[in-house]
Amino acid sequence: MTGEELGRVLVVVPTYDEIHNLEPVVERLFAAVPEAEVLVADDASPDGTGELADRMAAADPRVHVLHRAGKEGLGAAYLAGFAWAIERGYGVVVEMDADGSHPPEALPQMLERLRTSDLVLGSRWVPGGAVVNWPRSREVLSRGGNLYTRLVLGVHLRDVTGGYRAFRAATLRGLSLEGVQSQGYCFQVDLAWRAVRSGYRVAEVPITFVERERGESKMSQAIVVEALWRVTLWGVRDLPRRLLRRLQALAQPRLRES
Ligand SMILES: Nc1nc2c(ncn2[C@@H]2O[C@H](COP(=O)(O)OP(=O)(O)OP(=O)(O)O)[C@@H](O)[C@H]2O)c(=O)[nH]1
Ligand SMILES: [Mg+2]
Repeated sequence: MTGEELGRVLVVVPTYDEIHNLEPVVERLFAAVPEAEVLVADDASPDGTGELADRMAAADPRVHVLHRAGKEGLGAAYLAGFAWAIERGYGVVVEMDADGSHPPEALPQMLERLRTSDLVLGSRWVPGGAVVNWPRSREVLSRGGNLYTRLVLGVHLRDVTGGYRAFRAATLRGLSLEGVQSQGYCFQVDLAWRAVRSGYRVAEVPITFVERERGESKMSQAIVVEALWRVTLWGVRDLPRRLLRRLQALAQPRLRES
């Protein structure tokens, strides 16, 4: 095999009331990548998802559970999962929703791509990517949000809001995650943007995202509003740095000529 060795793979699956979704998604994951391990990061789901995860862990040593005290949001659950993975020496950490939206069957291709990059995004908005079962309004929101983020932050990625990703553990260690406060979509933008700014190689692999069939969505207006104001704030703060880079790029050919 070519490329760099990756080490053990941990898939972090944050859950809040996913009792009907968790088992099928984990089964699909092990069918796709049998050597992977799973960490279910459950925020004391009232529907018993945490207890289900415990039973799955008792039956299969590849399954681990992180019980958290209460609902603190996706970002906090992921940060706790990342710390758990880093402490235990995993080489790769994957973000994957429990609701089946993120096809585990795409993971082998994402891991292959990670051999020559530092972060791989499962992307709906590159050629070959797709979304199934979304109303037009969700598609417009996602495409619009990504376009806005690209313009405001100057990031050349098509899907920075998506939540299906594979990180090298070394990338996570290099991102100074203590400073991350954002949640929801914004959490995903925050991490991708940190990775780009830190000079990591960020690649996109097309995925077919399938909207959840069962369980309740935790997507809310507050999540969209948070993403909008944070991205705008980051973009404004970063403007001097980007302008400087532009000026340097403009000056460069002239310097070479002289
Ligand atoms: N631990 C934890 N997991 C959460 C929390 N909120 C959402 N999740 C999980 O994060 C994943 C994504 O949440 P979803 O509700 O599917 O959000 P979404 O994908 O943006 O929205 P939909 O398109 O409606 O599915 C799922 O696995 C949820 O169970 C939370 O507060 N804590
Ligand atoms: Mg979902």
